Amino acid sequence: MSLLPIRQSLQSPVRAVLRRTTQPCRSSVPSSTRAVARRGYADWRSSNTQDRTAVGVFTPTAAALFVATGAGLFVYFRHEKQQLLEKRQKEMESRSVGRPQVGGPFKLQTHDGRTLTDADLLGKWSFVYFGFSNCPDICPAELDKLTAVLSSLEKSHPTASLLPLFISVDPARDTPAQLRTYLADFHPSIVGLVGSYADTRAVCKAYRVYFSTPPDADPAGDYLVDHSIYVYLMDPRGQFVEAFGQSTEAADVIERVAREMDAYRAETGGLA
Ligand SMILES: [Cu+2]
Repeated sequence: MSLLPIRQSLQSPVRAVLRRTTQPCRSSVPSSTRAVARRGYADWRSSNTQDRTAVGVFTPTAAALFVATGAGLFVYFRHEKQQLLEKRQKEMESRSVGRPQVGGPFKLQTHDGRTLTDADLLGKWSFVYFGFSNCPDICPAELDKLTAVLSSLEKSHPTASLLPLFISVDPARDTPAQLRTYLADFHPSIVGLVGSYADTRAVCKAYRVYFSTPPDADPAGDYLVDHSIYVYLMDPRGQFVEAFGQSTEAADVIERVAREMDAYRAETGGLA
């Protein structure tokens, strides 16, 4: 209560002094200049306000776009990765499913008078070759190659069961006795097989082998037989693994078969 009169008494002289000192100063600046100055500051201020929220390219819109793009790319690449994984999975499935359907049931006579069926292939690495004993050069060359392959594998994989088969595509002339004589020149483990014309045609169809022997061929006749030249490798499950053509060298066949045997052994733990 006692302060109020003092404040009032001080107030009026101070105001008077202030009025005196500020008034001439303000009037010395032209009104037009003041307006420009005020507008300039307002412009600067408003633009400065915009700039403060927009540092560089990072306007809120740009930031939102950046985040949206990032999220989009993330989703896109995750989708692509998923697609790639699915594609690989399908490839792996088709590799096992897409094995050529080579082989099938058969029942034939061996060169020493036994019956041999496709069931005899199980548990062994089989080499299935189709030919005929009157073949001038191709069959002897292929059987020489097979002999070299068998001799090598016997040494490198002594515990593996090997079953090489020579299936005749000339049932009219290739009797078991004829095959026994013929095969004596090659590896002793090669088994000669013969059957009726119908049996021969069926086994050739199962192994996708072409042969040109006519059904009514005259055993005394001088005819040549055209046939596919492949050595089919079948695994101990009786499944087709590979078809070795005429141009495949013995060393390449040995390497490939050995690789298959080692992989099979590692996979199954078996000795076959
Ligand atoms: Cu031949």
